[in-house]
Amino acid sequence: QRIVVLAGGIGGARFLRGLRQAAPDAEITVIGNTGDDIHLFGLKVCPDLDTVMYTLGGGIHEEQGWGRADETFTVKEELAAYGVGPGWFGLGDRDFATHIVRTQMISAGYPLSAVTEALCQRWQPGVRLLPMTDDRVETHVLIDDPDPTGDPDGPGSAGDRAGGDASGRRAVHFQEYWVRLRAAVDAHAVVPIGADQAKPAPGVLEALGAADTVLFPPSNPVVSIGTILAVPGIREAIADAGVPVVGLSPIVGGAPVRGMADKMLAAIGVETTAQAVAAHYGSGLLDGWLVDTADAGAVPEVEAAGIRCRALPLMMSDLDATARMAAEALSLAEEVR
Ligand code: GDP
Ligand code: FO1
Ligand code: CA
Repeated sequence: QRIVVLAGGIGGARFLRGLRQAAPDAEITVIGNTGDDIHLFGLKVCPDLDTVMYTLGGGIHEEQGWGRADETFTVKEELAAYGVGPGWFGLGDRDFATHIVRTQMISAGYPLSAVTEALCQRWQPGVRLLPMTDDRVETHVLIDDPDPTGDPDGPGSAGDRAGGDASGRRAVHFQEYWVRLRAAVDAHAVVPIGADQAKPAPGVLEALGAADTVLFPPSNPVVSIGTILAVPGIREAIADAGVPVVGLSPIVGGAPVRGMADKMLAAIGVETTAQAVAAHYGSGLLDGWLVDTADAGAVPEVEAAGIRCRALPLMMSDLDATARMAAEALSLAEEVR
């Protein structure tokens, strides 16, 4: 069968490893989030695409969940010796090669989708990995500006940092919010800049049109799946596909398993619970929803909202546990088909 998965980084990638084991004969297409992408040192970095590619290709740093195994940071140290930052973003030497190849191909005129396919020639992830779009999309997060008049000319002058003004708020790149600020300050809004003008990458709408099943892994509902759904045409193509759409909750016991989904959900006015995330997607999009056994009490509420719901262990502690989650998602898809 043909399965399409909308994926962020770590949550999406680990789930896909389980899905590959649970459905070895399935043709799996992954629509990857590119809103986390950032340009650094003249290079284009695509954290979520790379996390999926490295995880499924066996190159991931397993404990960390992102970046390469056996990584070294000589280039970063040498850049720092020149006073060239940002120092807060850890690009390793092996990882750098990926960004160099990607940027070189993009400069030569290849779209990101073609570049991703070329990179996957090496990693053989066992799935078809498509970026959600070839167009530039960057998620920014609106935070309180601790120092709104931090330049000597005051607010509104040329020296203002991007997004900073007299409102006392400032937009920062998602990576700056998460990696530099460790999501320690509240987010007032999350904006996928460029998404409204972006077109789905070649193959995305075709894959959704040919899908038998669509899965939402336990990825971030706002900055991973939410960003993919913000590309005009993708949400509509999922609804129009007329096939089961089943998701797995990234929220367990009222908190994200890891990451900053709680901060991102608060920014869009959604509670950090498994049932609130289901309601946020809504029965117009979602047919089935899996919650952790810790949230079994939420099952009736989700079902009352018109979404078939089951509770089971949802911790991706190892490959077998993850494969059981994937198998259960596929079996719920058959139930609602
Ligand atoms: P990111 O791009 O690296 O942040 O990864 P994703 O967006 O794909 O997934 C992030 C989400 O995965 C977070 O909200 C976590 O709560 C969730 N997550 C991570 N590990 C697990 C797990 O073992 N079980 C469940 N249910 N969710 C998980
Ligand atoms: N996450 C960190 O917490 N610190 C880092 O220095 C960092 C560097 C980095 C480099 C390449 C890459 O593909 C991912 C990287 N990540 C890093 C992970 C990334 O910031 C986020 O986990 C995801 O974008 C969140 O979705
Ligand atoms: Ca991400």
